[in-house]
Amino acid sequence: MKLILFSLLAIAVSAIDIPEQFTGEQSYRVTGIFMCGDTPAKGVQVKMVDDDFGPNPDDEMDQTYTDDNGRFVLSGRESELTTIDPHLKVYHDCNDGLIPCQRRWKFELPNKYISKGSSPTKTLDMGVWNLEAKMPDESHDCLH
Ligand SMILES: [Ca+2]
Ligand SMILES: [Ca+2]
Repeated sequence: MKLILFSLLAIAVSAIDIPEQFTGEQSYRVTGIFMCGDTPAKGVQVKMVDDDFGPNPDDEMDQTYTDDNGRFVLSGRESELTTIDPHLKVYHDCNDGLIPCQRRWKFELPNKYISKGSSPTKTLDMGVWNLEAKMPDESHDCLH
């Protein structure tokens, strides 16, 4: 009976898709396009960060501004003892009227695009996003 239970447990554990874990130097590349309605959102500040636990400030991995077509490419690296927690932050004024500071969007980026080592071998293509949409957890941010 014990043996059967153990075998069942072993099967159950192996069925769980355990994501690859990383240590040391890791890198990430992400690209995408932001629009404001039907106009490319150019000059929008985007940042890729490693979201650290606790009171640690996020580690910036790369930052840039969208080009004339609203397109951005971020590529960066970070060294951690455990798997990094990549996030994308976007600071924009789409449909923000006279409200001071910028609307902040934040995306959690999937771990499956993390590359081992200092140069990314994969790229997450986020596709096209219309910044007119309202994110449930968006905030206004003045210091970024
Ligand atoms: Ca970090
Ligand atoms: Ca504003």
